[in-house]
Amino acid sequence: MGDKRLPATLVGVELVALGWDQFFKDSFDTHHELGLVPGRISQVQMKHCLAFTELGEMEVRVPGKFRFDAASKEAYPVVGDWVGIKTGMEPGKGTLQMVLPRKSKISRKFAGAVTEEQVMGANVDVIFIVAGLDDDFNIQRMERYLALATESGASPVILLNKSDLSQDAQIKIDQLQNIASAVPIHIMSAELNEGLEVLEEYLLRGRTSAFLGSSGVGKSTIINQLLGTKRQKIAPVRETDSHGRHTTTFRELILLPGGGMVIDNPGMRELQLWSSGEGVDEVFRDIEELTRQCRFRDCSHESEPGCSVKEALESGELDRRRYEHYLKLKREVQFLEAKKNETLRSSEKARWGNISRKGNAIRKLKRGEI
Ligand SMILES: Nc1nc2c(ncn2[C@@H]2O[C@H](COP(=O)(O)OP(=O)(O)OP(=O)(O)O)[C@@H](O)[C@H]2O)c(=O)[nH]1
Ligand SMILES: [Mg+2]
Ligand SMILES: [Zn+2]
Repeated sequence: MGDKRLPATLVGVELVALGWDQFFKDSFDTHHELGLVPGRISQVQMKHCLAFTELGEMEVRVPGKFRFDAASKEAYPVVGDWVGIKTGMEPGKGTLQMVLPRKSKISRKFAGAVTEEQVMGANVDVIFIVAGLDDDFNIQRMERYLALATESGASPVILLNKSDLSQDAQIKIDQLQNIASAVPIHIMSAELNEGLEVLEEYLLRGRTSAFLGSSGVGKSTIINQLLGTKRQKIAPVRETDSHGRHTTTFRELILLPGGGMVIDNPGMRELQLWSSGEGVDEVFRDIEELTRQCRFRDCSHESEPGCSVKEALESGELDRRRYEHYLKLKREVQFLEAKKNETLRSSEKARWGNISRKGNAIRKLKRGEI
């Protein structure tokens, strides 16, 4: 499909190669009749987004209503979203009209005191959880990432990078297999371009993968190897503690030459779950099952007789570290739920306050008081 008004540099991409399928087509069809063009968001900036479309990459203005009227930030477009764009003003430019329902979304809680969801990416098929095999490996962090990935609707895959720096890779693989036996684990060295071939099976045409992980683990280095160019900026980690320097500063959907798309993400400083608890329950399913076997249904797993959890801890079948981290994440999710309800109640209260103020004003107006 071509558009004669567009400059030759704007080469369009077939929608199917961008992940378009029946799911999106169905929800778009009614709007398509209104003359909208479907596009996939590749970058989100302050006042506009970039989107891949059949007409080429477009600069899409985001009207104020998406910024201010949106009931929550969830309605604002994010990288990976399918959107409806009104075109025809200027070549290569358009205006956002609608965000299509998402097949999957990667969410976390905004850092800091606010109780708000931050959607980091949408319509992702595979989440590559990247960890460095150097000093910065942390099993608790992996459990947290796994809970987030499980909750997102995308399939998690663990990538252990920097194999060239590690003497004890097998110990870490064993640890990971204990916490996530069903999740594929791959070892690689992006620096030496070794072990990356396995990624091909995930990076198929039309499929989207997102790279998540702490700063400095090598997400952008892996992506550069896949692209065969130095497109993504990379920088060395601090020698003292192997922490990265937050080199990637914005999220971006990138098309790979062999088909498939990847999202490079900035390394996360803090990963707080935005969860209904399903992700945690799934990642710690073994513990959930144990709790169901306790003699008492409301067992606190502390002093009751016939407690399967206590027995498993005593026999060593259940690792105490893992159990304690499970409890911590459960508490975090419960706290979040309580906060969400509190926020909901106060916004309801504010709404009713407004309505009754309005009602009072109307009554006063009728009585001729104002
Ligand atoms: N030794 C070794 N170094 C690597 C490997 N992969 C990446 N690095 C180095 O690790 C540093 C950080 O890599 P990046 O790709 O910038 O890391 P990132 O995960 O994108 O980091 P942020 O963008 O900050 O989130 C760079 O100096 C890379 O050269 C590897 O397999 N082995
Ligand atoms: Mg990076
Ligand atoms: Zn118990």
